[in-house]
Amino acid sequence: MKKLLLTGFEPFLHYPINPTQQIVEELKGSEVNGYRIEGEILPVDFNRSGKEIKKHIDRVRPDAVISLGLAGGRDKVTPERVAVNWNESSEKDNEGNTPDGEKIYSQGPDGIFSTLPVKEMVQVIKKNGFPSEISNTAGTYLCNHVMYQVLYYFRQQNRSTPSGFIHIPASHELAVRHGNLPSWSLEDLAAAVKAAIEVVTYD
Ligand code: PCA
Repeated sequence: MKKLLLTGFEPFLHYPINPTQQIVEELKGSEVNGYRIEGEILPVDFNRSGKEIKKHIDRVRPDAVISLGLAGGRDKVTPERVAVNWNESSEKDNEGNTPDGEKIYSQGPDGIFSTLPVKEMVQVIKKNGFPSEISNTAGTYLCNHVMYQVLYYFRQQNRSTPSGFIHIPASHELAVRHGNLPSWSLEDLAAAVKAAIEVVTYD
């Protein structure tokens, strides 16, 4: 059976839980659109997250890769269009790193487009009744970092494996603990992610 590597992140900053972790735990091992879902949780660490996801890719040999990240404050599920070759954050990762503005790979292209069908994903998520739109920036924190690492890894190997990133809003549980975030139920977040996977095609 085809395999889809679905990744989430551990909690970070002022978010005591990360709904991406809960969604990945829930979907892991299930079958969606003919893919067996291989779930993994990544560290919020500029030094380790890229190495870890590449290790998972080498082990799983997935037919598609979708990474999920929390975008606290967003109210829609947002497939990301492009990853940029840049690390910059005044907020710490979980190891205290605050990159001041540097390329991820000195020889890498400035940006790499998602190889997931982002338009179709938005359409099908909306068709399922959920708010969705394409996002044109994943920021310059960990989510963009991981998206770039994966896209560049496949590009270097001339592999066309569909891969990219989806940012999701907070869950209700997170919103209540945080105090000031728009939120969805975990069930709806997971349903929107599953809907997006339905349009990731393979030969
Ligand atoms: N969201 C962060 C990093 C981890 C996560 O879930 C981001 O948007 O960069």
